[in-house]
Formats: sequence, structure tokens, C-alpha cells
Amino acid sequence: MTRRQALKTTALVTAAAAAVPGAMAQVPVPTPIIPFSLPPLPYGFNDLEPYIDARTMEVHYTKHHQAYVDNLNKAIAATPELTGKTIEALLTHLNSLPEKTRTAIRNHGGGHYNHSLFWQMLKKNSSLPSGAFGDDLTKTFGNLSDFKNQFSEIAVKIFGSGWAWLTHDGKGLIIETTPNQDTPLSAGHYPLLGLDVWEHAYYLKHENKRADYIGDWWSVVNWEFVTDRYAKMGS
Ligand code: MN3
Repeated sequence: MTRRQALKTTALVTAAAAAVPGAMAQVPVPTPIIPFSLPPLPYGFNDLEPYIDARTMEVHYTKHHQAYVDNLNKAIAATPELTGKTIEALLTHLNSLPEKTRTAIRNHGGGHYNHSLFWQMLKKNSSLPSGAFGDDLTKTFGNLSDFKNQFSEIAVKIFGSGWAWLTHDGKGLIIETTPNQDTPLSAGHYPLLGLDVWEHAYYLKHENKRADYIGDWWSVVNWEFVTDRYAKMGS
């Protein structure tokens, strides 16, 4: 019997023993489940130039977002009873999460969720808001330019790191902000458009000039995605 055959035989015997209740058997180490991964970027790093530069896109996606994913997976590994839950389910019910990993999931899970949305909310040469979304946006904020002004004013004033959002709170469209990587989901709000104002999102190109970054960001907002997301709301 070769060593390989011997190992195979041992494995079979172990498996058979494991099937017998109470039998002394070594429990095989299960393949670790890695629940979350970096979603594919729907464009190349340089496709949003000159508004968002390639280097910022690359670092933001491959380093920052990847770190949120890795740390979220570590938190899930530490509380395996959460394995298989969607990111939306985890973030919507933060208070029901085990205390041990609640903060890690809030921060890193929030980072993963927010960035996964953020990449999809960017596109060069998008068409403008339309359909029911376009109508409701106008009814709530005035014309598109009025909305942009109100949103920009709120986003520029966020102290420290966080996000500005257009959400639906169950009654209508609102502009709101969240600190750090908190997400509107945790307040029961449905995010439609989000702007990352962490310095890592703009510092390489825009340095400390957040207002310039916001001005450039409007040129690459994917209104088609937002319009579509509004139409799918509640479904
Ligand atoms: Mn970011």
C-alpha cells in the first residue's frame, strides 16, 4: 500500500466512523465559506477620467473596498451563525446581531454595501433622470439643478468621513447623511444615490477641495441606474 492509498483508506475509515454516533472520529475540517467578495467594477479604472482619476479608482476599489470585504468576512467567521445572511439583512437589523461582531459588521459590512452601490452609481455620459423618478425628484426638490445644489450643500458640510444620500424614507424622497460607513438601510431608508465624501475618494486628485470633487462627481452620476432603482423600489 502506498502512502497515498493509506491516507485514502484512513479517510474512508474516518468518514465511516464519523457516521456512527458516539464513535471517536476526527471531524474533518470544513472548507471555509467566504461569503462576501468584491463585486466586478462595471468599467475600467480610467473610464471616469477626468472627473474621477484612474489612480483614485484603483486604490479605492482594490484597497479600500477590498479591506471592507476582508474585514466583513473575518467578522462573519467569528460569528458563523450569521453565515448565509445577505448584506442587506445584516445591515437592516444591526441590533439583532451578536454584540461580538456588531460594530465590525456595521463598519465593514456598511463599507462593502455602500461601495458596491457607489460603483454602480457612476457612469460617463448617462442620460438624465426620467420616468416616475424624474417626476418625483422635480416635485420634491424643484428642477434637477435645484436638487443638485441642495445635495451638494449638504455633502460639502459633512464633518469628517461619511456619505450624502438621496433616499426614500417610506413617505418620500429625502436628502440625508450618514457618518463613517453607516448606511440608510439601518434606518429603514432605501438608498437611491450615494456620494462617498471620505477623503480616500478624492484626495489624490482634488486634495482638500471637496466641493471640486462633488462638482466633478455630478458629471459621472449614473441617473439611469438611479431611475431604474427607484422603479424597482419595494419589489
Ligand atoms: Mn470610499
